[in-house]
Amino acid sequence: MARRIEGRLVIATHNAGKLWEMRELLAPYGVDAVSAGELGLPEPEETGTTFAANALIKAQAAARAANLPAFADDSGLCVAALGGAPGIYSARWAGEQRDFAAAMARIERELQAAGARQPWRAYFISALAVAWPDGHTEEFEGRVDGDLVFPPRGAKGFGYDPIFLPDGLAKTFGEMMSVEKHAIPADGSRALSHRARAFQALARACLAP
Ligand code: ITT
Repeated sequence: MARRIEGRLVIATHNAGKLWEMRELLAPYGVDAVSAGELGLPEPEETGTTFAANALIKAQAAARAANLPAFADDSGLCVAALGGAPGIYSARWAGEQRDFAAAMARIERELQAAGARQPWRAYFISALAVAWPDGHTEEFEGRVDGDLVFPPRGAKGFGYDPIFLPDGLAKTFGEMMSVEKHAIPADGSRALSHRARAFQALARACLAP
């Protein structure tokens, strides 16, 4: 039996785009969510070698520091022809300045240098972790597959959204309203984005009435 999320919850991210999505995902459940930034929590070093390990590091650090349950996401874009890069280094490819135009240009450059044939397949992955101050944890994962398109399309979303065209759709994540990207369908069918898919599993286990 998974443990239920009750009372106040820290959203352990320092990424404004993610925070927005995580707040929107939690909103229907009436969770009293406060961000790591609002609490002035430090950003832990992401020393894990997997998405799940890094999500746990972030959730556990925030749960300990705030003495509250904490919810973290570790996510990234994995490009098949680049052996899964940037993967867990997705944020780091954008450098200290968080320059995602440069990170997207690097992906295109490396695909061309590798002589990779199109379509350029890729997936986004999101590992979600919830940690409680007593050490209990819950973990969930979601993924969405698609093609990469250049030049980048659309100015909505964040990070690598403008180059990611999810399978079966004509718009990149950068061209979608946030609700299209991560809405949780009321009829129980599968959500679109990696983060929303992971959240569906989390909600079923830890939030459902
Ligand atoms: P926190 O660790 O504070 O949560 P971060 O930006 O460092 O923020 P990650 O280490 O998980 O987060 O890095 C994931 C990067 O992958 C993130 O910075 C985005 O650029 C990219 N990414 C993840 N989900 C994405 C999405 O839905 N759309 C576009 N890019 C995404």
